[in-house]
Amino acid sequence: VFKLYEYPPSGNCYKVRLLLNQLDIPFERITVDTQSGATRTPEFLELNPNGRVPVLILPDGSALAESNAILWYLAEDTPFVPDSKVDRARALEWMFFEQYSHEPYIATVRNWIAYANKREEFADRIREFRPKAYAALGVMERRLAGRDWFAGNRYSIADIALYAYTHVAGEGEFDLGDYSAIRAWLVRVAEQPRHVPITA
Ligand SMILES: N[C@@H](CCC(=O)N[C@@H](CS)C(=O)NCC(=O)O)C(=O)O
Repeated sequence: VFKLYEYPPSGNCYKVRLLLNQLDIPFERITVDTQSGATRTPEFLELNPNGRVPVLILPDGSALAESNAILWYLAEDTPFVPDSKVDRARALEWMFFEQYSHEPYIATVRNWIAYANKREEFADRIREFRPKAYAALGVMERRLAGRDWFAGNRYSIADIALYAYTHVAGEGEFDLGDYSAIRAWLVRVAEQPRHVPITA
C-alpha cells in the first residue's frame, strides 16, 4: 500500500491526496510537521535528501519526492495524463510553470501569513512576492480565456498541480476578483468526480 508523508495544509501534499482519491488508490497518511524541522531529521533526509514533503512510499518501499513528479508517476497510463505527445509536454509546461512562477510566490506568502505566523518577520518579502504572484495569476487567466483546461481538452494533472495553491490563494490574502476565467476553472475542477477538499 502507498504511504504518504505529508503536512496536511500543504498544497503540494494535497495535489497527491487529490489524485490518489480520484484514482481510487488506497493510501496511508503520515503527518510531518514542516513548521518544526521534522523534515530535516536524519531519518527524514534518508527518504528525501531535499528535506521536504510530500514523499510517497511506493509499494516496493522506494521513496518518491517532488509533488509534480509524484503526480506524473501516479497518472501515467490513466486519463489524468493527456493522450498526445504534445499535450503531455503541455502538461509538463504548466507543471514547471507552477513550480517556478506560481508556487514559490503564492504558496510561500500563504504559508507565512496563514500557517507559520511570519507576516511581520517576512513583511518585505511578502511585499516583493505579491506582484510576482499576481503575474502568475495573470498568465493563468490568459491561458484559460476561451479554454476549459490547461493541457489537452480535459482535466489533467496540470490542472491538479495549479489548483492546489490557486484555490487557497485567499489564505495568502490574494484577491481573485479580477480573474473570472480562473474562478470559473476552480469551479470546474471542484466538480470533477471523486474530488476531495484540501481539508479532508
Ligand atoms: N518542489 C517541492 C516543494 C516541497 C515543499 O516545499 N514542501 C514544503 C511544504 S509545502 C516543506 O516540506 N517544507 C519544509 C522544509 O522545507 O523543511 C514539491 O513540489 O514537492
